[in-house]
Parts: sequence; structure tokens; C-alpha cells
Amino acid sequence: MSDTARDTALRLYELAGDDPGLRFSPHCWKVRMALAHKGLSPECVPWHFAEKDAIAFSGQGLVPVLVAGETVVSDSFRIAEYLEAAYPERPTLFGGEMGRATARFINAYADTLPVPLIARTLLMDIHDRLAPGDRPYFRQSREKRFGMTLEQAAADAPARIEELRRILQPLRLMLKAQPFLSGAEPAYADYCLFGMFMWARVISPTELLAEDDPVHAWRAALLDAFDGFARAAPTAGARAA
Ligand SMILES: N[C@@H](CCC(=O)N[C@@H](CS)C(=O)NCC(=O)O)C(=O)O
Repeated sequence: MSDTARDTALRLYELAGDDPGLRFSPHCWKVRMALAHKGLSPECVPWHFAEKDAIAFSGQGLVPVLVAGETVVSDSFRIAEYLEAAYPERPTLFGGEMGRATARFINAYADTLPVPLIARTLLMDIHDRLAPGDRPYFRQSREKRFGMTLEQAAADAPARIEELRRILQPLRLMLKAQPFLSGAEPAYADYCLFGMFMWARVISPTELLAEDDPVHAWRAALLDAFDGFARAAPTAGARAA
């Protein structure tokens, strides 16, 4: 990668609520943390579900989308791979090929198990904080995806939180031996899962974790990373630190 490419300004399209400061997408948070890890500060462009045209240049309809000069990258994992290749002299996101392969598994785990459980606890809160023009699309697409109304999902939230806490057991066992998924320091594998918790933190007052859960302490350490970058993100409601 040439120096010119390294110095290229970065632009990140990310999902926003009616309040454009509310950036809650779990996949965008994975990328936000990856950028912070690399010490990069992109221009962040708030994007709404109704604005498919604004990201049509990326050839698909989902955020995050990263623009780096002439390069356009979509999909959070591919963006992390791009950053790792473009900024090799900065702190590594994967720690090599084996770390990248393992991070890919953690990403798949996060998207397959926690995402649908957490989604069902948040759907109503997300809906209520979207721009009014986004709400009908969100309700229709998510009710179809989950086979239930947003109201039914909200009523079912406590059971889903219990289920979430159960499926986090592998993380708890790991935390007995090391402070982060990536070892002594956090890296992309951690951000893959942490993005899920930022989704909840930004959009909803619902607490997903018990205070004495080791996952709670892991999450707190990541909230504090990069001078409290994630902790400082605007949230929808007042919450305890
Ligand atoms: N695998 C993709 C998933 C991206 C994704 O699902 N993005 C959501 C926001 S969290 C989106 O753009 N949804 C648009 C829609 O549902 O129309 C990634 O990791 O980036």
C-alpha cells in the first residue's frame, strides 16, 4: 500500500437514528472500533434505511460502507481486512493469518447467535428512535424476518436476555484465562462481539448483562478503550456508567 493511499481521507457511512448522533448499528460499531484501534478518524456520514440511493455506489444496500479515495469497501469484516492491509504499520487487528481466521469465526458466531437474540430485545426501541420515514420499512422488514410483531418481540425480551446470557458461557470460560478474545489486549475478534453490546447501549435502556458477570467487566474494559471512545458515544436515554 502506498503512502498516498495511507494518507487518503476516509469516509464511513453508518446507520443513524432520527437523531443523527445516534449511531447504533452493531456492524458499524465493529468498524468504528477497528478504526479507533488503527488510530484513524474517518468522516462519519449518518445514513438512514430510506437512503439506499446514497450508498448505491457501493453496489449493495447495507452499511457500513467505507470510502478510502477510489476504494469502496462494504461489509464490516471486509472493511477490517482492508484496514489491516492498508495500515500494516499501525496496531494489528488480527495478529496474523491465524488470528484473522479465528476472528472470522467469532464474527460468524456473533452474527449467528447473539444478533437475533439481541435484535428481538431491541426492535421496538430501534423503531421508536428511527427517523419517521424509516419506521414503516423497519417494521415491515423486521416483522417478516422474525415472524412476529415488534410488540410481541418486546414482550418476549426478558426470555431472550436469559437465552443470551446462556450462550455467552464460552466467553465467560475464556475470560478466566485471558482478559480479551484476542489475548492480553483487545483486537478485532473482541470488536465483533462488542459491537452487539454497543448496539444495545446506544439504542435502549435495557441492560443485557448482570453486574457480576465477567462479560460485564470485559465490556467495561472495551468501553474504556481508546480513551473511552465507545463510552462517550451518545445514547438514546440516560444510563448508569
Ligand atoms: N454482513 C454485513 C451486515 C450489514 C448489515 O446488516 N447492516 C444493516 C445495519 S446494522 C443494514 O444496513 N441494514 C439495511 C436494511 O436492512 O435495509 C456487515 O457485517 O457489514
